[in-house]
Amino acid sequence: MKAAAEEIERPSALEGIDGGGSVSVCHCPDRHGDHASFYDVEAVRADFPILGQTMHGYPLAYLDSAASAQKPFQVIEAEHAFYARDYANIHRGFYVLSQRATECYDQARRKVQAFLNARHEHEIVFTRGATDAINLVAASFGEAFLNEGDEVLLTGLEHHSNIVPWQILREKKGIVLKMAPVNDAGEVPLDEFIRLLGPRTRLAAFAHVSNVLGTVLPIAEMIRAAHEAGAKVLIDAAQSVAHTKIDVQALDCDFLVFSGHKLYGPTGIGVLYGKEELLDAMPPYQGGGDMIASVSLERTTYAPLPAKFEAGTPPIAQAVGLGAAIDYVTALGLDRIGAHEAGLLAYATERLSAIKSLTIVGTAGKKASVLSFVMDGVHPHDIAQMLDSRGVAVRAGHHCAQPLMARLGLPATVRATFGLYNTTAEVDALAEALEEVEVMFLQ
Ligand code: C6P
Repeated sequence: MKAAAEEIERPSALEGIDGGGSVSVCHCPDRHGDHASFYDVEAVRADFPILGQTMHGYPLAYLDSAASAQKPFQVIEAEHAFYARDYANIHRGFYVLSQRATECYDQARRKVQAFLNARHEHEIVFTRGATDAINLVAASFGEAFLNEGDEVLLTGLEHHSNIVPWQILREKKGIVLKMAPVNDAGEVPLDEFIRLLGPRTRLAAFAHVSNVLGTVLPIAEMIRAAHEAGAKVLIDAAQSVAHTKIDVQALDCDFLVFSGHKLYGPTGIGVLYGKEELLDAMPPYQGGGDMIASVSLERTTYAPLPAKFEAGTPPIAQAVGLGAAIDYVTALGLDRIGAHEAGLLAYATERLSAIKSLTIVGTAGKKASVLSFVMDGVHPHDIAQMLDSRGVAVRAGHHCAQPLMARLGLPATVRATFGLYNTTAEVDALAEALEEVEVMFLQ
């Protein structure tokens, strides 16, 4: 405990940021390579207590932020302080602590609203995560608006979280699922997507960024096309929200989901954004406390938005942590974060391309900071284990996107992903460990 307390007392990289949220920008090369850093990455790393460790005697290179991002002490401290000072259940008490906790929870919602530029605070529903949010839409929107023969259009690169809820609904309601194809580069060609939109398409649901390949989908054009066909649109922003600014009003999407833990926030909390008129028209997803106006054995009436969709005691402290995470990335600036990560991706692509037995999987024209690859004759799991022995943490497997892996003809890939705290030194550690793998397995 003492160590943790000491960690959270360290000065923040974000100190010195003025009230407008700007940060002193450093255009010098970072310490380890020729990649121009868009902020002082070493100072940012000092905010993440977990990153200072060694693994197997090597400095930890955490390259798995797409699975879950690490947490700055500002997030850890926000939750800690909330539990230590302001915690109680919300919407319950006439006493000070419950009122304070309620205000903290409501403030977190307002932060999400501003972060996504949602028109109304009550268009933000807190969920357990992106998966929970998609399940909510499938169950509730599906119940109200989808009937036998209605079509839901997905893409071939979706995460299982944006496939299986729709299959469960298909079992119940006899809807039809379609998947827009993926080309060899890992892109979803817009014309193929548009070709699959038809008079029965009620909803198009697709990722902003592929968790396997990093492909950035042309979501603005896809939303426009889907709307022209009369369909509603759900955006799975699980892999984009930490890397690029999202404006739900400019995009005009009907639903958008993300998880807190990929945005440097806590686990156990996610967000469903939904347009007011749709959320209003949808039935509750779950029943319980806090989502009702009145209950009798004969009849229950429901609370207004967003409470209608937040049955039971919600993730209160996690909402506070998510609010702190939003403050953190906003202060650093999503533009600068995106630019920093783009530099790392370009550098990593160059370094890994030089390894003869290695093939990069996913060569889309527009990519976020995800680098998937395979190596001749070595199973991805073995590569990941070997990397771990050098302190490099990556994910290997099907990445919960089996239809995409089938399309690529691969059972698995190794995946390195870069977050706001990664450095070119860590890319070097990855490349050097892979060169060792090549020597060890292929000679
Ligand atoms: N992808 C990955 O390593 P949850 O588990 O609910 O926080 O997020 C689900 C999810 C939904 N959509 C996309 C595009 C995702 O990438 C994920 C989670 C992690 O790729 C864990 S499988």
